[in-house]
Amino acid sequence: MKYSRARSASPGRAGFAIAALMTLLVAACSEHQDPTDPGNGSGVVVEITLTDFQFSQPELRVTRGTTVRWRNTTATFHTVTPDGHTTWTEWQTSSPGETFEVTFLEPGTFPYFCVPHRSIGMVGTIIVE
Ligand SMILES: [Cu+2]
Repeated sequence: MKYSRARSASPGRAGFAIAALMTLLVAACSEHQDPTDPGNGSGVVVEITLTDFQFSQPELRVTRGTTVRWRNTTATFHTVTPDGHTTWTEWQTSSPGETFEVTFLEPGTFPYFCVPHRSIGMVGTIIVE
Protein backbone atom coordinates (compact mmCIF):
# COMPACT_ATOMS: atom_id res chain seq x y z
CA MET A 1 0.00 0.00 0.00
CA LYS A 2 1.43 3.37 -0.94
CA TYR A 3 -1.03 5.47 1.07
CA SER A 4 -1.78 5.22 4.75
CA ARG A 5 -5.13 4.39 6.28
CA ALA A 6 -5.15 7.63 8.27
CA ARG A 7 -4.81 9.74 5.13
CA SER A 8 -7.61 8.09 3.22
CA ALA A 9 -9.96 8.30 6.19
CA SER A 10 -9.36 12.02 6.74
CA PRO A 11 -8.71 14.03 3.57
CA GLY A 12 -8.00 17.25 5.50
CA ARG A 13 -8.66 20.87 4.56
CA ALA A 14 -6.79 20.73 1.23
CA GLY A 15 -8.79 17.69 0.19
CA PHE A 16 -12.07 19.44 0.86
CA ALA A 17 -10.94 22.54 -1.04
CA ILE A 18 -10.03 20.43 -4.07
CA ALA A 19 -13.34 18.57 -3.89
CA ALA A 20 -15.24 21.88 -3.77
CA LEU A 21 -13.27 23.23 -6.71
CA MET A 22 -13.94 20.07 -8.73
CA THR A 23 -17.66 20.39 -8.02
CA LEU A 24 -17.62 23.97 -9.28
CA LEU A 25 -15.72 22.99 -12.43
CA VAL A 26 -18.06 20.10 -13.18
CA ALA A 27 -21.09 22.35 -12.65
CA ALA A 28 -19.67 25.04 -14.94
CA CYS A 29 -18.82 22.51 -17.63
CA SER A 30 -22.16 20.73 -17.62
CA GLU A 31 -23.98 24.06 -17.74
CA HIS A 32 -22.05 25.00 -20.82
CA GLN A 33 -22.23 21.63 -22.55
CA ASP A 34 -25.80 20.55 -22.00
CA PRO A 35 -28.08 22.67 -24.21
CA THR A 36 -31.20 21.11 -22.71
CA ASP A 37 -30.55 21.36 -18.97
CA PRO A 38 -34.03 22.09 -17.54
CA GLY A 39 -32.44 23.86 -14.58
CA ASN A 40 -31.67 26.92 -16.68
CA GLY A 41 -34.95 27.42 -18.50
CA SER A 42 -37.00 30.63 -18.58
CA GLY A 43 -40.07 28.85 -17.23
CA VAL A 44 -41.96 29.40 -20.49
CA VAL A 45 -43.63 26.19 -21.67
CA VAL A 46 -45.08 25.70 -25.15
CA GLU A 47 -47.12 22.60 -25.85
CA ILE A 48 -47.31 20.57 -29.04
CA THR A 49 -49.93 17.84 -29.22
CA LEU A 50 -49.55 14.59 -31.10
CA THR A 51 -52.70 13.70 -32.98
CA ASP A 52 -53.43 11.13 -35.68
CA PHE A 53 -51.14 11.76 -37.57
CA GLN A 54 -49.43 15.07 -37.11
CA PHE A 55 -47.83 17.48 -34.65
CA SER A 56 -50.12 20.41 -33.80
CA GLN A 57 -47.38 23.00 -34.53
CA PRO A 58 -45.18 21.47 -37.26
CA GLU A 59 -42.95 24.55 -37.20
CA LEU A 60 -42.54 26.17 -33.80
CA ARG A 61 -40.43 29.26 -33.14
CA VAL A 62 -39.37 29.88 -29.53
CA THR A 63 -36.87 31.96 -27.60
CA ARG A 64 -33.92 30.50 -25.71
CA GLY A 65 -34.86 28.98 -22.38
CA THR A 66 -38.28 27.82 -23.55
CA THR A 67 -39.48 24.37 -22.62
CA VAL A 68 -41.29 22.50 -25.37
CA ARG A 69 -43.73 19.88 -24.13
CA TRP A 70 -45.06 17.21 -26.48
CA ARG A 71 -48.36 15.64 -25.42
CA ASN A 72 -49.80 12.49 -26.92
CA THR A 73 -53.57 12.77 -27.29
CA THR A 74 -54.01 9.37 -28.92
CA ALA A 75 -53.66 5.68 -28.12
CA THR A 76 -51.50 5.29 -31.22
CA PHE A 77 -47.77 4.57 -31.03
CA HIS A 78 -45.78 7.71 -31.92
CA THR A 79 -42.21 8.91 -31.43
CA VAL A 80 -40.50 12.29 -31.17
CA THR A 81 -37.21 11.40 -32.83
CA PRO A 82 -34.39 13.91 -33.42
CA ASP A 83 -33.60 14.23 -37.13
CA GLY A 84 -29.85 14.54 -37.61
CA HIS A 85 -28.98 15.77 -34.11
CA THR A 86 -28.72 14.41 -30.58
CA THR A 87 -30.33 17.28 -28.64
CA TRP A 88 -32.64 14.78 -26.94
CA THR A 89 -33.09 11.02 -26.90
CA GLU A 90 -36.01 9.62 -28.90
CA TRP A 91 -39.27 9.62 -26.96
CA GLN A 92 -41.79 6.85 -27.54
CA THR A 93 -45.41 7.03 -26.47
CA SER A 94 -48.58 5.04 -26.97
CA SER A 95 -50.99 6.38 -24.35
CA PRO A 96 -53.08 9.55 -24.30
CA GLY A 97 -51.90 12.10 -21.74
CA GLU A 98 -48.23 11.13 -21.81
CA THR A 99 -45.86 14.10 -22.08
CA PHE A 100 -42.21 14.73 -22.85
CA GLU A 101 -40.28 17.97 -22.30
CA VAL A 102 -37.11 19.51 -23.70
CA THR A 103 -35.77 22.89 -22.53
CA PHE A 104 -33.83 24.63 -25.30
CA LEU A 105 -30.94 26.80 -24.08
CA GLU A 106 -29.04 27.26 -27.34
CA PRO A 107 -30.25 28.83 -30.58
CA GLY A 108 -30.63 26.54 -33.56
CA THR A 109 -32.97 24.53 -35.75
CA PHE A 110 -34.04 21.16 -34.39
CA PRO A 111 -36.00 18.95 -36.81
CA TYR A 112 -37.71 15.79 -35.61
CA PHE A 113 -40.15 13.19 -36.83
CA CYS A 114 -42.39 10.32 -35.78
CA VAL A 115 -40.85 7.03 -36.91
CA PRO A 116 -44.02 5.13 -37.96
CA HIS A 117 -45.72 8.18 -39.55
CA ARG A 118 -42.84 10.16 -41.05
CA SER A 119 -43.80 9.03 -44.54
CA ILE A 120 -47.29 10.50 -44.15
CA GLY A 121 -45.99 13.84 -42.94
CA MET A 122 -45.74 13.54 -39.16
CA VAL A 123 -42.65 15.75 -38.92
CA GLY A 124 -41.78 18.94 -37.09
CA THR A 125 -39.11 21.54 -36.45
CA ILE A 126 -38.28 23.62 -33.38
CA ILE A 127 -36.53 26.90 -34.20
CA VAL A 128 -34.81 28.45 -31.16
CA GLU A 129 -33.91 32.12 -31.44
CU1 LIG B 1 -46.92 9.24 -35.22
